[in-house]
Amino acid sequence: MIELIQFPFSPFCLPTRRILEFSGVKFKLINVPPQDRSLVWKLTRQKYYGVPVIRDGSRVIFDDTDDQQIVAKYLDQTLKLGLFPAGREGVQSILWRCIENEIEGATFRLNDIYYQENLPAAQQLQYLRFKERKFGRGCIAQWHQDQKVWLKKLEAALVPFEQMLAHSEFLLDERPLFVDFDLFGMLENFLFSGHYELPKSQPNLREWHRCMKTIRLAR
Ligand SMILES: N[C@@H](CCC(=O)N[C@@H](CS)C(=O)NCC(=O)O)C(=O)O
Repeated sequence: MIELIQFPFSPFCLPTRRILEFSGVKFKLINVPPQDRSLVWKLTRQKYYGVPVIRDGSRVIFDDTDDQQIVAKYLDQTLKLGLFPAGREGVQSILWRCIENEIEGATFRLNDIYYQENLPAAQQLQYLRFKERKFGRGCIAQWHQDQKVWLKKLEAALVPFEQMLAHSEFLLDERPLFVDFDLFGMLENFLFSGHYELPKSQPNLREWHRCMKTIRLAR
């Protein structure tokens, strides 16, 4: 059975999880603490410490690039999902760069503000240290102070997606492609703490999000 090694609020694992659910395949979730990647390190034979990682029998798949979507493309090919049609490759790759930089930059900060609610007490110190080592001392406190600014930035960054969804049921087509799952995952990361909702000014995005939560592949 396919295994997804992840942590529940990871913006990069949430799209993978939804793709697996969408496919209808049986899979197992294996959660690791965000700040302890020893299992990932072991599975990848000391090649990678990020998540998501997929274990499929003897194969271990991970994406050690910034923009190649190795994990999603593996699932797409293995499970025949049609998420990467050749005719949409260019536009999808432009979109996923925007989703994974601009959108993710706002969503993970807005979620990390609530790290004490998202993690057991025993993991909080290491999580805070891990964030501060990357983004500087006091980063999470600063994001909390700037929460309204980050919310505005996120809403502005989502405007083009709202515009796209006014004209089709999914971002690029009448069926979901990879970028739908990618954006969905980032928004699930934003919503994870339960402190936020999607902007009321973006009704098409809200409707699309409701649909993306449960959509299954029609075989
Ligand atoms: N290109 C990778 C990026 C994955 C990624 O950035 N994952 C984050 C967690 S959301 C991570 O594990 N980063 C390394 C770290 O946190 O030390 C993918 O799409 O799978």
